Amino acid sequence: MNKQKKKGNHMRTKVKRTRLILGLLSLMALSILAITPANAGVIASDDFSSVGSGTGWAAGSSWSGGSLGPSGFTVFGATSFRPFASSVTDSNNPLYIGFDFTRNFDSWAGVSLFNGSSEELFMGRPFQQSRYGGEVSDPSQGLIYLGNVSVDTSAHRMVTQIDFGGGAGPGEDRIRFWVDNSTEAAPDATVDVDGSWLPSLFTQLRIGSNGSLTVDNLTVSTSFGDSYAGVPEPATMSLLALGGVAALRRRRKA
Ligand SMILES: [Ca+2]
Repeated sequence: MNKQKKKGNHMRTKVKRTRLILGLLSLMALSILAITPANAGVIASDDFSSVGSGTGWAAGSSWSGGSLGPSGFTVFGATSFRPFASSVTDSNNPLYIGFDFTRNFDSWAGVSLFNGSSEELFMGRPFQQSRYGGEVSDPSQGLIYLGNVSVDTSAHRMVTQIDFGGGAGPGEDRIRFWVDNSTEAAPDATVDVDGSWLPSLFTQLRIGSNGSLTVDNLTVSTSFGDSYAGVPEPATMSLLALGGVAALRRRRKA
C-alpha cells in the first residue's frame, strides 16, 4: 500500500515537473518573440563584445584608438570614430541614441554624432559641466542642455532623442535627454534648436574624451525602449537558447 502511494506521489511530481518545464519553455519562447519585433527599429548597435562587433556599421569598420574590456570600450585621452553602414537621416524620426556611460578624470567625455568631419551633437559630460547633458554644435554658439544627474565616476544609462521638426517654433527640432530614467514621458531635459543647427543626416559616431570614457551597449534606433534597454548581447541570447535545450533534455529524461 505504502509503496503504491509513494509511486503515485512520484508520478504526480513528474507531471508537475513536466508542466513547470513546459511553462518555462513557453515563457522563453514568449521572451524571444518579445525581443524580435522590439528590435525592428534598431539602426546600429554595438555590445563591444569583439573588434568589429555590432550591426549597422560600415563593412569592415571597427572602433580604433581605444581598448575593449568586460565593461565596454574605453578611450583614454583619445577619440574613436565609426561610420554608419549608410547615412542616418531624418526619415528615422524620432531618432534615439542610447549607451552605458562611465567617465573618469575631470575632463569632457562624450559620444557625438558627426556629419562628415563636422561634429553636430555631443552627448555625455560637456566641457566643465557639473551635470550630464549634451551640446548642440553651432559655428557661432554652442547650445548646452543639462539633466539632473551630477557628474561622477559611476556607470549611467543615457538616452538622447532627436525629434526632427518637433520643436515649438517653425523649422525647429526638439532634443530630449534621459539619464538613468526609463520614463519616456518625463525626460531629464528638453530643448528646442533651430533646424539649421542640426543636419538632416549623420554619417558617423565618435567616442571621445580628454580623460577616460567607457561606453557599452550602444544602440541607435527609432524606439525609446530599444535605446534605453540596449540590444541583448549575443551571449545572453545563447544562454536563453542553451536554457531551452537543457530544459528539453530534462523533459525527455523525465
Ligand atoms: Ca558589452
